[in-house]
Amino acid sequence: MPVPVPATLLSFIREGTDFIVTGHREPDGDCAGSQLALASLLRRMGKTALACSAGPFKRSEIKSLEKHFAPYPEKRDGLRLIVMDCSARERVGDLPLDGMPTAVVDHHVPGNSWGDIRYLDPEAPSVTFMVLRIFEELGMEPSAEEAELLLFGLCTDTGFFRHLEAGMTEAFRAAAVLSAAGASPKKTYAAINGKKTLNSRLLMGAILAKTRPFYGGRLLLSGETLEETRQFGLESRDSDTIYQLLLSIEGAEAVALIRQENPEECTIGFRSQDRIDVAAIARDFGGGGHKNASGAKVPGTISELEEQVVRAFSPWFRP
Ligand SMILES: [Mn+2]
Repeated sequence: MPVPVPATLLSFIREGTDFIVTGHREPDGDCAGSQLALASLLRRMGKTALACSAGPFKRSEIKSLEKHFAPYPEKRDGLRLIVMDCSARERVGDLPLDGMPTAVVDHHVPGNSWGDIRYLDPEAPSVTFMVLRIFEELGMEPSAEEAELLLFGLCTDTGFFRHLEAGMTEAFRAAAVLSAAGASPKKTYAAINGKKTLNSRLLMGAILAKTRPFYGGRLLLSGETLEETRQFGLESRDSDTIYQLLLSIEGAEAVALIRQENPEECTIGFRSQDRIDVAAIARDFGGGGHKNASGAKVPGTISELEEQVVRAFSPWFRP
């Protein structure tokens, strides 16, 4: 059963008049969708609400939403902050509003200890699912535009329902409600999966071509060099599709992708099938995330980190 929306959050919303709705930096569809839908709901309730983000809006599927985000305003009395899809203060990036009354709505593990009020549901398929529950608790029905934003996040975080197990009926109930409110799965699919550039496919080809198997093919490792980022462009990254393609290989249980972000630092992305907890592995590298999807930012070069990354998986592949 979903975690009930805390009464404290509902009063925080009902009693406030001026809201800033923010989320993690480098927003994804769930973050952007939940922010914009909640801000829209607050405005329909007669409040002021600005959606703000530290950006950058790198993902092609949310580029068209960037125009709905405003710069952060100055701190002022009465302003309330609601933070979406964000497990820690650092993940918000630049935020000139520290100290304002803050509510956090999130579905990451482990438990979030940030904010004055917390609505945390680690089982929620997306934060937009949690926002739909807020709508329902406030007795509000999503408009067609809001429903579209909410379905967008639900489909982003569930990989269009591919990541759900049997019995996760709440996600489908939400999808039914949103579809009835005017959201189109067809349009959502095109928004998430269409509009790719040739460079993004070429970069993917380069990364796939370098993929190496470890532990008999149970771990697949690849990377992206600074040279490749320069050649194809940062905006050509399409991590979700790469992980999806690599995890579709027979016997693959986990994927690690090491990207050289600058001469001193890499980001490592981890994905896994059910069994392997890559959130725990990412934490060992100072990062975090979900059990089957996580990441970390680590000093070093790709060649320096490869061996550490492979070794981090050894407990999972012991005979
Ligand atoms: Mn999310």
